[in-house]
Amino acid sequence: MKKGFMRFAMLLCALALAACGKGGGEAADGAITVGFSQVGAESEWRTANTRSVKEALAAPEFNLKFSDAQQKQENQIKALRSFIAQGVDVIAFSPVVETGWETVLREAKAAGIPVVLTDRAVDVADDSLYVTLIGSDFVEEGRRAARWLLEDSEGQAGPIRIVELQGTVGSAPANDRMKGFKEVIDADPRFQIVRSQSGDFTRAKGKEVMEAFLKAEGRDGIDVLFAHNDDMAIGAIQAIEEAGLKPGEDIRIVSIDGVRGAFEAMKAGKLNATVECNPLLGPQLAQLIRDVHAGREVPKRVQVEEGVFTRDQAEAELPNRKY
Ligand code: GZL
Repeated sequence: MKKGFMRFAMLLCALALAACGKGGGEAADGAITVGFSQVGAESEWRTANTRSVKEALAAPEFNLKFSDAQQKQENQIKALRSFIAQGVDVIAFSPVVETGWETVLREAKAAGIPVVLTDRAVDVADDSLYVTLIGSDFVEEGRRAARWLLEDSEGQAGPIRIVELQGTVGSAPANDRMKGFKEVIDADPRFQIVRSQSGDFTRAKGKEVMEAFLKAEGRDGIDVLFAHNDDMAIGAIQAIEEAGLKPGEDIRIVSIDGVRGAFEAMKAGKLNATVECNPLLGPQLAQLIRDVHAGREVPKRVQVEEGVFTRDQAEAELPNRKY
């Protein structure tokens, strides 16, 4: 009898401790409980973004409940519903795709829980369903990739045949980077996008789709690769080399994110340019959560500053990279 009681008491203690589980040290009394749903761990960018968010929300003033959705919307919706059921103070998440959020966001609103979007946007008719979005301007990132290509193609005759590795289908970065890139290159008839397909932001899929592009277009059928992120570009570089071609020379490559792997590829001459997309949003996100929780006014859209880096800058810039 006594043993059974002891076991039950230990179970209760373990459950109590687990309920305080957070992404860091111990939460202070009166801490802001934050439910954070992350897209997944699909790329170097995402890993750096998760590290930045967890570090910023490890402060004792926060009690972080972190969930990884493995790039599935249904997992994010489940996580948001769990946060609502737990009565968290604030929900923050990076929506894996733009659509399909109205119902669960209305449930959060009905529960009086403010929602902060980070990194990616949602496509909802009623923008009162979220308080603010902090993230990059993906349309501008697409424009910057195309402007680099125009500059780098100065004096070259057409046709300049481009293959495009798109990000996750339906995601804001994929939709907007494609839009911005096309907006700029469509003004110059030399450029033609001959193939465009999703590599889901991963190295493995990027390599697989690039192999298919090379097979379909032939060794001499592709002049440029535009990849929506560096991980897919790095996967494609492997495919290009395995086809006996020189990435960065036979096929010029421009991608987006500016992760360390991209700088290493540029230093090796295999990638021509990367458009920076800053994942280090943690400190700004923490401040937004403090302000939202305190009922202070916050801007509906918070941008992050970022640049463009080319092959010749890679060696000097590498030591400065923070992700
Ligand atoms: C962009 C982010 C994208 C990155 C990818 O802010 O949502 O998702 O470009 C990541 O590397 O997978």
